[in-house]
Amino acid sequence: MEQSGAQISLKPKDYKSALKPVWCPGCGDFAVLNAITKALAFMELPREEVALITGIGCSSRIAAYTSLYGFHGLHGRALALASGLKAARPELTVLVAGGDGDGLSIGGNHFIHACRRNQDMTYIIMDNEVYGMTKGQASPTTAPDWADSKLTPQGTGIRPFQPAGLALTAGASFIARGFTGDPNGLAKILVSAIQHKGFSFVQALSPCPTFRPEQMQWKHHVRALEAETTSNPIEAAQRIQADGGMSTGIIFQNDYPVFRPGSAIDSGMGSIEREFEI
Ligand SMILES: Cc1ncc(C[n+]2csc(CCOP(=O)(O)OP(=O)(O)O)c2C)c(N)n1
Ligand code: SF4
Repeated sequence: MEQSGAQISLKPKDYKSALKPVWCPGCGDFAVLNAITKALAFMELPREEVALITGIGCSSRIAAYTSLYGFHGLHGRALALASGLKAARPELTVLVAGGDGDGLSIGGNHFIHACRRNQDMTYIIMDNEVYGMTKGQASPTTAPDWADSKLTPQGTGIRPFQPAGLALTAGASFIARGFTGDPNGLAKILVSAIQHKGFSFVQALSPCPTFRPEQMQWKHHVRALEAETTSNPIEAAQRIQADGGMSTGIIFQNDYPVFRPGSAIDSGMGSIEREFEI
């Protein structure tokens, strides 16, 4: 039988499952899987002490491709599941991942409240500005004039969300952007995100070559953030507004109070639970 993960040094491949990803060739999500496994191996985190919770979508399949405990849950509900898990098992390292549709459309309400609740977990949105799994509809990060979907032949005409800006105003205490064309850079960001105490949001620019083939050009547009990480939300907001959404690095980090159940108020849940004990 295999030894406990705490006793042995694990390599990135040890954090992968035996399942072969069904992602299309060239999908950015492969690089996110590699970055997560590299980050965990670098941090020498035992597999049984990490959980990966996902929603539904191509990107959300990632839970099954790791050897971590995980939950491939309901569309848009990954953060709700993860919040419950972290409340019940605060000692676990909780990772949450999914697409821009999963996290910003159907899961948008959970996203903003997870940011402001500031539980200690890391949330990765694999942003391809499209619903990949359901064959290419516009998402909340799609440009208003993208007209390649039959559902929106003239574009949506709707201004997209800026995920980093949304996370900032909602109260996230760590905000970063990475790119799948630079998996080592993304892995480094993930190490910092996991080490950060509080809600860490990482937007991973992850091209969908099948429905957004033009995203294969992102590699020519992505560049490193020019400024150092700031703890000042006003400065961070200005940078996010000015950078065009293509700069990578840790944008914002602050030590906002971390939510722990029971840390703020006595909810009285303990006595209610005892009433139901058999
Ligand atoms: C409640 C519910 N509504 C709609 C769907 C259909 N659905 C599955 S995945 C998806 C969107 C996936 O897009 P995204 O989250 O951006 O991930 P990607 O596939 O691009 O990685 C939708 C609308 C669903 N499974 N469940
Ligand atoms: S449809 Fe797009 S997001 Fe889905 S696996 Fe294929 S390339 Fe990746």
